[in-house]
Amino acid sequence: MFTALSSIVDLRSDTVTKPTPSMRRAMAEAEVGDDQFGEDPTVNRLEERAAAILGKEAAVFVASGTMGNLAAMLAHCGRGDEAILGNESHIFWFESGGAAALGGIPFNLRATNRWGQLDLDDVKGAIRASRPGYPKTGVICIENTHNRCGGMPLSVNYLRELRSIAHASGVPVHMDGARIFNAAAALGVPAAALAAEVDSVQFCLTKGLAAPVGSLVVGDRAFVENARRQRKILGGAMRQAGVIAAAGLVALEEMIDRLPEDHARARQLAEGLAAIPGVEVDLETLQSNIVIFRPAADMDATRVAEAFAAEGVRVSNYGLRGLRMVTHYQIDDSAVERALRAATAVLAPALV
Ligand code: TLP
Repeated sequence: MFTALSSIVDLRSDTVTKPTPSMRRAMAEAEVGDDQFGEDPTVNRLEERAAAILGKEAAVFVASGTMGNLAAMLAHCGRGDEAILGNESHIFWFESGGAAALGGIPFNLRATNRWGQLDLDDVKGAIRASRPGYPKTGVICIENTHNRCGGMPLSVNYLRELRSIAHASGVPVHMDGARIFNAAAALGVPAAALAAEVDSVQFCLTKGLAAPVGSLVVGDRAFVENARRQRKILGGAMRQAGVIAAAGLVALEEMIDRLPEDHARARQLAEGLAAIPGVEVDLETLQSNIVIFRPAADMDATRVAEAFAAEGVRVSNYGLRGLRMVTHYQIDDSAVERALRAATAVLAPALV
């Protein structure tokens, strides 16, 4: 059956969000200059604003979350230094092994629990000091919220304990905070309280905040200057980038406070899915805008995603973890209703 594009409920990701009308206006009117001379006033304002919101000294605007994580890892590590990170992390799964490919940074992968955490004793044991035969631990990376763990936020207390273990060995902590504002909203704390417990953060303007392009890497001044240099090495230094930074400023101004709406709709979706016989959803780890669910054991995830698409609802296939739905500002109450109707038709056809 043909489904008109505009009527499709797109739950594949919050990355599918389109810029809001006020973002488009700000982009059209943006004051710009050559950012590689430090002369783009809009980029400068975005970087200052990002640093202020996260309570850090400085920030650098990068093209994507992937570039932000990579620039940060390159800034923290020398060639041959290893990164401790979770076996379910985005950096490991979805960033093309960039840190290893371009930075000579091997991954020391550790198990991730259901809550998106690395075990603290395990991390402590995994940190390696410089000794000729060992790669030296250059950075510990964590993810907040944790994408593949159903958008679980990592708490201030957990981050504080991790930091004290890392810093006792002189190792910095980098947070892939692509969705740090979702984490802050879910935990009811300012994003700066989460950022305070780590040395650097990458956060995305393009997820729940709905801007069309860009991420920021924040940290202390010396670190950010180094990350800026890594951005240049990666070919990511820009010129009149104020045109896109303008949308980012609107995103920080107008889109953070509405994230709890996405969380409430994700819960509605999750509870609706959990009520369908045979469907598994971890309602305890569901605290933000990501819903991961498993269909009945005899259903193939690829077929399930196709069947949803035939009903006009797009979902992501997350392989062994199941399927994923992500709420965002283009998902309203009627979209949730449609998604749940489709879910019943696809996952429990006998009930329709
Ligand atoms: N995640 C995307 C896909 O790549 C899976 C999504 O749809 O969720 N860190 C985290 C935790 C992310 O979820 C993502 C994007 C990134 C980094 C990378 O951001 P971009 O796509 O801007 O490079």
